[in-house]
Amino acid sequence: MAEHESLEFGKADFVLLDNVSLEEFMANLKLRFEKGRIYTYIGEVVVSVNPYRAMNIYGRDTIEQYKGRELYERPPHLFAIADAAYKAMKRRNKDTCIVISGESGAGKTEASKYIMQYIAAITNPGQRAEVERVKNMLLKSNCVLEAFGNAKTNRNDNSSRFGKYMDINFDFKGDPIGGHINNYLLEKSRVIFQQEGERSFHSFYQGTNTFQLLSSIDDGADFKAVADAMKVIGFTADELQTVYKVLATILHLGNLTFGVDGDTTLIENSKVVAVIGDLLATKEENVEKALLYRTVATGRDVIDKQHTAQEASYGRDALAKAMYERMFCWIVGRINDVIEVKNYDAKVHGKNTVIGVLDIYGFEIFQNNSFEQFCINYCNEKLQQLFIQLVLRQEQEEYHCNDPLFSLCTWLQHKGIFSVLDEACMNVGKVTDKVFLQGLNSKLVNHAHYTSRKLSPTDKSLEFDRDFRVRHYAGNVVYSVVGFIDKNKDTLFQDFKRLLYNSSNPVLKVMWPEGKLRITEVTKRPLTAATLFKNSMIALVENLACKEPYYVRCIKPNDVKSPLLFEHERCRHQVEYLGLLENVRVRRAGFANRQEYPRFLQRYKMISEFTWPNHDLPSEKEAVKKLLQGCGFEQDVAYGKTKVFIRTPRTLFCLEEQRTEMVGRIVLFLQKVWRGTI
Ligand code: AD9
Ligand code: MG
Repeated sequence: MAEHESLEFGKADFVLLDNVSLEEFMANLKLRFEKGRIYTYIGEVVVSVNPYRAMNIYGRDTIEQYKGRELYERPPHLFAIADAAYKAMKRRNKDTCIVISGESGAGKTEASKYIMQYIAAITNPGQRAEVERVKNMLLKSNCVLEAFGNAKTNRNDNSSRFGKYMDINFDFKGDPIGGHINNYLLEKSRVIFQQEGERSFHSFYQGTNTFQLLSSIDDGADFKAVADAMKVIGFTADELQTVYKVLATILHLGNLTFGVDGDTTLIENSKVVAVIGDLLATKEENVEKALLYRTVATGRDVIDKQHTAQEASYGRDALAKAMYERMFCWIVGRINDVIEVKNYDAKVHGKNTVIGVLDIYGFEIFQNNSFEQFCINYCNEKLQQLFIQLVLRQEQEEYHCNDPLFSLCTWLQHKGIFSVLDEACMNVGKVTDKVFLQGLNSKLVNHAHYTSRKLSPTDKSLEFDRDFRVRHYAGNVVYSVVGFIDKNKDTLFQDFKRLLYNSSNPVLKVMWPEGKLRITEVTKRPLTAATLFKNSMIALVENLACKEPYYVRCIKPNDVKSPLLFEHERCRHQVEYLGLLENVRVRRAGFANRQEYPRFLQRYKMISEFTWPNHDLPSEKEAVKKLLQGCGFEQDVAYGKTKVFIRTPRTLFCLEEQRTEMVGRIVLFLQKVWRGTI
């Protein structure tokens, strides 16, 4: 018997459970976790539980075991799903995608890396140099993007603070010939502020060693790996230097303080300005001016308006955040430059197909939740909606009526928080976070997923004029409105853009093309951060929806990163909100959609008086017809020559339910007979 069929390790596929109940599901999940079997299927979906320890299951030998095999030939593994996606792509010329979801710390990023390693390992048997180069770049890019886009949070020491979708392009032979990375909203506020116990992006502790500004011995080795990876990808020495200079500038900006002397705003530690001027390859006085003044056009005149100390601090922070975000996007762009498919002629080489791998920031709840958490959780909400549509779509109607969570996302998008936020930001004059909250309160007063202290005055967990709570699919989150308006407007004074564009460092300059515009040319109001994010999410979902999806559903077993602890309640909650039980039911229903008459009759004969215990109809087909008519399912079935076809799973669920009930009654009856009470 194959290992995965051994009962000692539980059921390798939840579809094989004797009864689809939460208890049995949880028992199987726990048993497998405790036996070190961290992967289990639901059909073609992999459920993964973070082991929080090194597992010896990703090596070359394991890869060989999965290569080219069918899903059920080997124990459940990420490699099997990667192979399935690869085979579908290769055999059927299908674009596929692997969507990895789960909350923060559940293991998405690790999973995405193993999947990419697997794909890299099984392709290019001919060792073509160009393909090897592309594969190497794709793998190396992970390390670079993690250094700049990940950080320690209170949920995960290596938490993705950006969303990543990577397309890998294949030629007709099934070898990777290129790729493309889409990145989504980086949590740039981390550059200037971190909650207690958290850190800024890893890069600050790695790259800046050279500048003696921060010293963290642990990160030294990573720094070398990142620098090496960047060199391999093709970043030049000048480009690397510029990256370090941007990091150093941001750290120096953090030390700048502003004061006032009479009517004049001034920089208190002006030596820092000289250092920044140096790092940015621009004159010290230009830096000072951009920090203290704002150029405004009034009619035909252009004047320099002095900032207050508060405005200057705001500008400084906006600059630090924007420089980091720009650099991050520039790095992604540079990676894309080198990995994108070149010289591919579909007429000659056949269709170029794609496997997309999605690894985003997971759902998260912190002590303090702000605009960033709102966007991250919205993104997860969108992906859950997609899962429902693609995987549970047969049950969609049921979701609509029974589960209002299904429509939360649409609500957030169209009528909800994003639109109130944008409306508030469109207003001329000073709009405060408080006004935004008032807007929410009046617009969403009757919405089941929204509340605030004003709407629920007795709820002490919500602060007046500050908090609102959203019921997300994965839990309730209290958001503080503080900073929402600023973060959404995301203003960066044009003066900074011009400052950086006019740097004599050409690498820095290309990051700021719009600095070229003269003051009188800049009039158009830029789209808000929320709108940009929302649009990018819509585009992402559209892109995923037209590919054949494969899912990895990650579960975090505990909040203390323990390899031993399976916290039942935590896991149950995730199983429920991920819709895994529904997933099992749909899969099972899928299997039973067509059944031979004798088999069907055998299973359901006890639910109809016409067929239980025996029928007197001329054939089994007739008996099945009579049974289904009697139950009122006539509309939902078709009768084939040897099989009955059932259109919607709901019918099957009802049949199953009735059967379970009848079996229960029969068992009870037999027990009574056995005990002699009847
Ligand atoms: V977040 O939404 O980006 O905050 P992820 O990406 O879901 O989150 P991640 O993959 O970073 O979580 O996993 C968190 C940690 O769990 C890793 O740093 C590892 O220490 C640990 N982990 C996750 N998966 C595995 C695994 N397959 N084997 C061993 C693992 N350790
Ligand atoms: Mg991650």
